Amino acid sequence: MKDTFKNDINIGLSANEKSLPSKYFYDKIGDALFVKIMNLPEYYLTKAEFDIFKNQTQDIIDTLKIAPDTYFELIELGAGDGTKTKELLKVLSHKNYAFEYLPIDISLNALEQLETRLSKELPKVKVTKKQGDYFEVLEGLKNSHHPKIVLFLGSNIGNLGDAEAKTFISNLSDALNKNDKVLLGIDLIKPEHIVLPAYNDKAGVTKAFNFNLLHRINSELEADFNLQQFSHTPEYSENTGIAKSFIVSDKNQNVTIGALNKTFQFKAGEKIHTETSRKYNDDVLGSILKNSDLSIVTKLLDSNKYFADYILEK
Ligand code: AVI
Repeated sequence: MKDTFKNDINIGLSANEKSLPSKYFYDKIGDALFVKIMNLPEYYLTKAEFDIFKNQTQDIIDTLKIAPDTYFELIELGAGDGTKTKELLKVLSHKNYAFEYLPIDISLNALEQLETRLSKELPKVKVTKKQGDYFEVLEGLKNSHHPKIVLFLGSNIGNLGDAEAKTFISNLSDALNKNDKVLLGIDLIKPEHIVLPAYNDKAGVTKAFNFNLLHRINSELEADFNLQQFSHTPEYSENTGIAKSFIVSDKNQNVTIGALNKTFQFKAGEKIHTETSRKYNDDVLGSILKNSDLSIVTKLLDSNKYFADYILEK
């Protein structure tokens, strides 16, 4: 694990255009910062999707065409704290739908916390947690021939480049049977004055989240990044719908990474690309789904029309 981190950092910082993989945001500190981000006034994404789950729960159930007496598996990729999903689980449980909830996450800690919370709050819901890589777990679930509904919420797909998102969709589709459904939560393309503050909040939490990467490199790979000499600089283009976060070097400086026995040079103004947060519309999603076996059934929007939960069918 540590070696993969080291190698990925080396590859990213040795490239002509420097970059660091955003998946490394999420250690214990990063997880806690992301929870704070979701509660920031500027970070509209979580509130918008919660609005859909809270106020259109029955519409979700109706469009997923769930029959009350057919046993199905509700699978969630990257379940997090499950706040939004709980709204759906609550209604399914109260209405006595026959189902099992299978949250999949790489973090066993996150899954155990979710399981404990659900056993207290919704004791009737059968929860079977699955720890591991999404697709390895999904592959294992292929043998069960119950209808499946896969939740992939929070605009997590937006953190993938378009080519990666296509591969993701094709792997997801391969793991499903005909008529299975996907509930895909995505942030919609909208003007800069709404998107940019979500990635550049006044309290500086997103900056700390971004800089956690440098902290991790300092502490885990014996590096000497001086965090005072870098800036957090997000960018967004409404034309492409792509938001990107960068860490920018404030001056010419060298940084040594002890574990790599290597010194990296940073020019004043040089950028390190740390994250992509793609926003979508029907056309962008259509091009990602093209050549896959998944098609759009419908979409549900929040009251501000900021966010969409698309329902896809195989
Ligand atoms: C997890 N993901 C969808 C978040 C996003 O909006 O791209 C991560 C995040 N990065 C900065 N703020 C939130």
